[in-house]
Amino acid sequence: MLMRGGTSKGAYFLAGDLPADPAVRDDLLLRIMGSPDPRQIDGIGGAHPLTSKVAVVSPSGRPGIDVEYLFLQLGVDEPTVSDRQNCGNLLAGIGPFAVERGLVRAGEDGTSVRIRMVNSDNVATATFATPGGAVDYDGDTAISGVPGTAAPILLDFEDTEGSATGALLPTGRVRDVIDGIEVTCVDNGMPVVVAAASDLGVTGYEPPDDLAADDGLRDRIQSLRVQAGALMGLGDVTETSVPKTTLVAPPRDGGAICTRTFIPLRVHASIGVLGAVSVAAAVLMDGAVGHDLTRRPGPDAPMSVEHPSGRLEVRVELDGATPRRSSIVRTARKLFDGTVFPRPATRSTP
Ligand code: NQM
Repeated sequence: MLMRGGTSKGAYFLAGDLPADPAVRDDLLLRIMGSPDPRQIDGIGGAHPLTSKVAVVSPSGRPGIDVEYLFLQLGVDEPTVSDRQNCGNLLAGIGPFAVERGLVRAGEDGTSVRIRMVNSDNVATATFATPGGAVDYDGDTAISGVPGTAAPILLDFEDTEGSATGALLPTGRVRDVIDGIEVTCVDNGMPVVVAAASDLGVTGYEPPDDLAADDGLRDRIQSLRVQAGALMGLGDVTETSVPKTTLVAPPRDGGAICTRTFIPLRVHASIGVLGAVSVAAAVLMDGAVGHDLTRRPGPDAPMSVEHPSGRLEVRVELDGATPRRSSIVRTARKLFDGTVFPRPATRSTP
């Protein structure tokens, strides 16, 4: 099933419909998406990392969990398949997909699905409308980066700190200096390197295309994230999709902080869900890069994260300085359900 999940789009599969061997599965998925090819012309990928995504879903045998969700990020012009990051946007489609495929029985009005995010071994609860026991995708909720409105899907995250690295501050410090630039390395669901846009010679308000055209900036971001990755215990991240880098600037549209995010080098059209949850947790911390740039109407107000196509509101519940729960509202839509015909596997020439 092809679905829009939040501001991303991906192919959703039942795990049982895919090869069990990860190498065989990944080869099939690359051919389905049309990678490697900058246009993904021979597959169903959308020629951008945000539309070259796969969700693999299976029933869960764990107590209190309904379904298991494995996220796979496929490269566009590289033949890569990575399970090293989560995707909170595709997550928005998991509950509806589980109902559509009969993995979860819908309630008469609404349904809550407990989802284990296999990539990070975290649990999220998705709550959405199911009038008469069927998913209703229509509604009045608008999210920045998606035209029109759809039914709201509430996503609640638990214990996301250290999702990929084991610690909220994986370097053990609230600030590090890399290449002479102060950064905060954070992992509250997504490993992210937070830096002040002004320290990289940009305002942080540029449109994504302007940032994407700046080769010098791209090289500096790569140097920052590669060194940060090693400090965060992620090893050599030269070719991997995490950590992301978020440049922060003072808000200018009524939000709490303004962001421009690199995933890991392409510029995000908005910001990832768990990326935003991580950045929000970072800038709430005393001493973190961005803390002094943050404007928040009150301690209980949601963290409104400005990004290139609008704002994303994140609620972060703190236990002291440690985030315990976060929640966010997304929408999702079933776009297409059917049979995909992958490009044939290339036969090795004798
Ligand atoms: O941070 C893009 C997206 C994402 C990931 C990325 C995401 C998240 O917008 O939870 O959703 O950071 O590569 O889908």
